[in-house]
Amino acid sequence: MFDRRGAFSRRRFGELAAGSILVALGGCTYSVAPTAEQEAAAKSLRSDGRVRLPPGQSLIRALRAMGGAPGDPNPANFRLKVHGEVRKELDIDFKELLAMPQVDQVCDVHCVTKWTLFDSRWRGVRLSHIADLAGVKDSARHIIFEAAEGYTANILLSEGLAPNVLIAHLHNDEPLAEENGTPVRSLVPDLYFWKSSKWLTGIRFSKEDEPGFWETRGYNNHADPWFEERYA
Ligand SMILES: Nc1nc2c(c(=O)[nH]1)N[C@H]1C(S)=C(S)[C@@H](COP(=O)(O)O)O[C@H]1N2
Ligand SMILES: [Mo]
Repeated sequence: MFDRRGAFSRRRFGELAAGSILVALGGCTYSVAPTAEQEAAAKSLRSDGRVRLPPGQSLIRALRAMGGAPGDPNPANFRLKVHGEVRKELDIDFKELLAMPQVDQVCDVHCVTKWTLFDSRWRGVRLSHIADLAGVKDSARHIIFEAAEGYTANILLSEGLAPNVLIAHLHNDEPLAEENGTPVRSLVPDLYFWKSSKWLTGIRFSKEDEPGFWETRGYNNHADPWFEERYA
């Protein structure tokens, strides 16, 4: 492979070809068949009675990087603005986020492109904790995640306050990889993964619903994997 890369090195498309070989190899590691244990787990029921692997999904072994316009990865520059229908606006820096009660959570995540990752490990702060600190008004019905480069995603307030919804900064005990949203992303495990905004910059509580980046581009407004709410 290195010979091949060397031979093509004077030509841009050659380098691109070498790059795609690496990507292809990476793809192979992801598509390794699930273990027998995982196959069995897929058919088991969750504590809420739903089957563990939502319909139409297949298991992968490691978190994939699905792209998007990245934000500033430097935790020193991180600010999370909590605003909208709140009694007290917050401007949380990285140290303050780490000083809040931390939750370690193992959960499954489901991408609309039909992969599911079982048992992914996250650490972060419950969104419900931040909502309490800000004093969310009764008028709020929706949460809008705001992220780098204008990315947004909308969820129902009632679903955002679920105990498994986190403002996460560690994945598998490591800081989020840059392509997975470092330093901080939202994590909404029971909705398709596009609702889990990488490079998070704000949490806005809103009276009105406000379809976000993907929701205005043909994706479903709600995104429940068990009802295959994939597209509008
Ligand atoms: N800021 C931001 N967050 C984002 C996106 C994005 O483009 N920008 N893409 C979403 C989509 S479509 C998916 S599937 C997941 C992918 O997360 P991952 O790259 O960590 O797997 O991030 C979501 N969060
Ligand atoms: Mo996605």
